[in-house]
Amino acid sequence: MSEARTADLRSRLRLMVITDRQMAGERAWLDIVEAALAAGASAVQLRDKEATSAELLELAVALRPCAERHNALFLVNDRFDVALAAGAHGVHLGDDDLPVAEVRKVVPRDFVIGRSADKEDEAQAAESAGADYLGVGSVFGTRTKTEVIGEVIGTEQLARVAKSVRIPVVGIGGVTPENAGAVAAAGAAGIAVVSAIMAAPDAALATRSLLESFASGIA
Ligand code: TZP
Ligand code: MG
Repeated sequence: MSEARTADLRSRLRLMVITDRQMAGERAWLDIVEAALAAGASAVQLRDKEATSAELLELAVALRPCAERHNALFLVNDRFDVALAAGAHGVHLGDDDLPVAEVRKVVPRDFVIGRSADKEDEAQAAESAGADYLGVGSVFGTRTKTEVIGEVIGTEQLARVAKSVRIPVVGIGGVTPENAGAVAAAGAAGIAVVSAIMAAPDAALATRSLLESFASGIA
């Protein structure tokens, strides 16, 4: 990836809102995302573990104009095929998904690939395989992703992972306006949140608070 594109990606990873339709409850999930992007969130990741392929594509197609209106980076969790079909910018892959190197072989050159990693060796392997950024966590305790409860890595491990690679790192898991500054101080390019925005009574206010806190932690 060129220097210019890396710099652009870094800034667009500052605050990623990850969708959760269940958490949105009665409130329309797309309205919450719209409010967050309008308030300054720089990226949105469509994440829906319950949706069928057809439903996920429908959700992605619905989300795309909203992401475009706000010039936000638009990613789809798990499914690069759905991301491509919906015209998203990229995909976020984890341990259960297709390997980064295999996806890299079949997507356009500028397609963004994110990879979850919480250890230095995993992070370096993902970078070598062609990942553009890493999602690292769970930095703090979270109730959103049940399988990660108990696997809290803390800001010191986040800092070690961030130092071990050249690609940008995003801190995820339990990030709130209270602790986002510590994620920035650990060297992350940004934060990714589910509940801090999707479950907030005021998504725009939550977004501004997260951004302010993150900015206060930048060295
Ligand atoms: N991956 C690691 S932690 C997590 C994901 C998807 C959940 C983050 O949710 P929250 O509500 O921001 O803690
Ligand atoms: Mg996944």
